[in-house]
Amino acid sequence: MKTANLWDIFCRVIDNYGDVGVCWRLATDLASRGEQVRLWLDDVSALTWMAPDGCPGVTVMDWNSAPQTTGLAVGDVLIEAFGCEVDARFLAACAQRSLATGYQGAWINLEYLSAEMYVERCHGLASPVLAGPGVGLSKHFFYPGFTPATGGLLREPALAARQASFDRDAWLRQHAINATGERLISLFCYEPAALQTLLEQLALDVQPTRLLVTPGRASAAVQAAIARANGERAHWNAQNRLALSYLPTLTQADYDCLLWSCDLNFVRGEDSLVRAFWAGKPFVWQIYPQSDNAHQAKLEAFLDTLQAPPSLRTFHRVWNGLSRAALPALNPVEWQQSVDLARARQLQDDDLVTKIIRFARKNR
Ligand code: TRH
Repeated sequence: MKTANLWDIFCRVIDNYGDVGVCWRLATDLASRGEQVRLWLDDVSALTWMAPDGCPGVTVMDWNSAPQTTGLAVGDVLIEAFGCEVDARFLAACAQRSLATGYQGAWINLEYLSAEMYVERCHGLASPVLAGPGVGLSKHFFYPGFTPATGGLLREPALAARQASFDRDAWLRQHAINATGERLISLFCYEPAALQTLLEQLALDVQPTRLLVTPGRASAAVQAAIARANGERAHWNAQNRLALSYLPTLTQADYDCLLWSCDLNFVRGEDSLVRAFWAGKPFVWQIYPQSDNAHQAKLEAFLDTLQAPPSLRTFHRVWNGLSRAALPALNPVEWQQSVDLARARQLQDDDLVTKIIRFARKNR
């Protein structure tokens, strides 16, 4: 059987950076294993800072530009990221090729990551297309996850070596992060209600902290929380035990380095969660909120996967606005143990790209 070598990944940027972030990571991982990738994006703007140098083997395509899809030879594997609905012209070309040659290629719907039970049930299901431009084709659902019966987690082959050779002090210096032995905490979040409490907690802690704040929503949320704290109690950080560094946008590779440099990481969404998990430092996750509160079950399932101790569970519930309890004290020593164990368990499973290559071969 022919090895899959041309992948078309379609991704619509909804909001934030997770969709493009996951797809870029998938594309570059595939390319590092010798595959050719066309990454179709309706908005490429985030890549200018996330991956300014591009990647050999990955061609970024403008989904909005009709001439690019017209008359284009379709590839071997079509990825529809997060149910984005692949370009109709492209699907019609796939259906036409299938009729003419009997070769469909694989059509994979890549879903969002979840640790919930349904993921094992739904991973790999086929859905024959009965109408529309892709009629006659069949697509398959691929669910990333934390167990061998799921699609696994992105973990590129070079990650362990990069991490092992990482020089923390040099990286901090290079990024003008003025660390003088205090605890480093990175902050990538939306607008957690408990943020002001966290800042006040850090300001009272005997251990000095430098909070490394990512730009955009996290930075705006911190400034708003500081304004509120100043309004309520002008001297809340009188001893300057909490120092803040506002970071510029980092490349995806440098964002990893940030996670490796810190003693504790606050992450959000999907991709930074996985990177924090592999970074192997204690972390707190702000899950992407869903209107029907579906994120609550998703968060609990993840905490179960992590076998999180009670203080970490409560911290997550409060951080995510799902509990009115008081924000517990940080307990990185205890949290470290559950990260170490969960990470070691997860390393026994194949990574997502190994699995999706196998899956594509089987389903085309
Ligand atoms: O930006 P996010 O909140 O993305 C979200 C989630 O993925 C969510 O599940 C999805 O439904 C929604 O988007 C539409 O968080 P996430 O997933 O961690 O993506 C952030 C990406 O940005 C990740 O690839 C890391 C990258 N990044 C950098 O490259 N440099 C940076 O400086 C920072 C802060 C992030």
